[in-house]
Amino acid sequence: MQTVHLSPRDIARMLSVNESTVKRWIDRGLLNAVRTPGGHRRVRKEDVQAFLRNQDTAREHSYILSRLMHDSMAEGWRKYFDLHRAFKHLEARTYVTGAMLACGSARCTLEDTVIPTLVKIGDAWQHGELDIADEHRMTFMIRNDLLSLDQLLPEPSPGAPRVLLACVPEENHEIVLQVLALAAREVGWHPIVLGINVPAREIIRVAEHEPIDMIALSKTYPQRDYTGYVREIRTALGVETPIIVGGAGWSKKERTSLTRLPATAYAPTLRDMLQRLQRCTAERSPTCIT
Ligand code: B12
Repeated sequence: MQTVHLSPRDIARMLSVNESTVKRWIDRGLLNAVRTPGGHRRVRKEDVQAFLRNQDTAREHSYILSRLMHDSMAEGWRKYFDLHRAFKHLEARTYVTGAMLACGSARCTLEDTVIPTLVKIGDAWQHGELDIADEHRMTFMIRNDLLSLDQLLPEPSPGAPRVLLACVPEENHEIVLQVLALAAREVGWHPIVLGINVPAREIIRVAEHEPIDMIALSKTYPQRDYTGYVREIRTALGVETPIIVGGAGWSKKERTSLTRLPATAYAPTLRDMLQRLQRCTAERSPTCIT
């Protein structure tokens, strides 16, 4: 694979700090870099990741990082919500990046900052505190933030197990797929996101042509019963590929019938899904999920 070299400006944009701050980190030896023949600083993506993982050193040597980390610890998700609400999208990006540096994992950033913010957006919209345009604008920007956080994680290794993530038909809530994908990547899985409104035949087609170790299906809103949909996928693919379903949209009746299918489970939360992925990494058997 070709090495990706980033300029100080790329990194500054990624972390929402000044370009001069990044150059200072390089010149102080905190962030490894090479020079181009023309004398410009270039940083490998892996070196940015190593820098971010080495949080204590980074915090000690950088006022900006220490401020970001302090802020995100002290004020919680509300600040992230307020920044997006007030159109301060770049500051919000800086804030959520700082939160990831402060807590040291994507999972805790998602659980402590991103998910509570999305839930608050939904509540505020339902109670008339936010109008629909604000809801769309804020969730669109949060989606971009998630893609930016994704850049901070290492690439999946070539043999990484692969999880296919999709929304059932009629389902448009796909940010959750980005959330789950980010968290899955952090525990060494390679996520493949199919997005909204995916027919069973498409899931089957992809899983028949690509090596897939797990299928994760999200249903937040649709009212229709999707037991038959999951059963169709299960029947077509046999029991070799575990299926995990999640989201508030699965009724009790659907959950009960689905968990009777072989190698099929319901996971109520992100954390629950991660526990099952980790078990499956260790066991590599379709029953690892149940
Ligand atoms: C963003 C959003 C939208 C965006 C989605 C944009 C996008 N690109 O994703 C848009 C604007 C499209 C939208 C549309 C609608 N929305 Co909306 N939306 C939301 C909002 C604010 C956030 C959703 C979200 O991403 N949450 C964050 C995720 C990470 O959390 P979560 O969904 O709770 O998931 C957790 C678990 O359930 C689990 N999980 C979820 N899925 C899966 C899958 C697997 C495999 C696993 C293992 C686990 C898992 O893990 C997560 C973390 O623990 C919620 C508010 C809320 N309370 O969530 C409303 C909300 C879900 N929406 C709602 C509604 C009503 C709608 C609309 C009907 C509005 C309308 N009248 O048009 C449409 C429906 C469209 C459709 N057919 O799907 C209601 C649903 C109420 C209900 N259940 O009846 C909510 C709750 C808002 C509210 N308070 O009223 N929405």
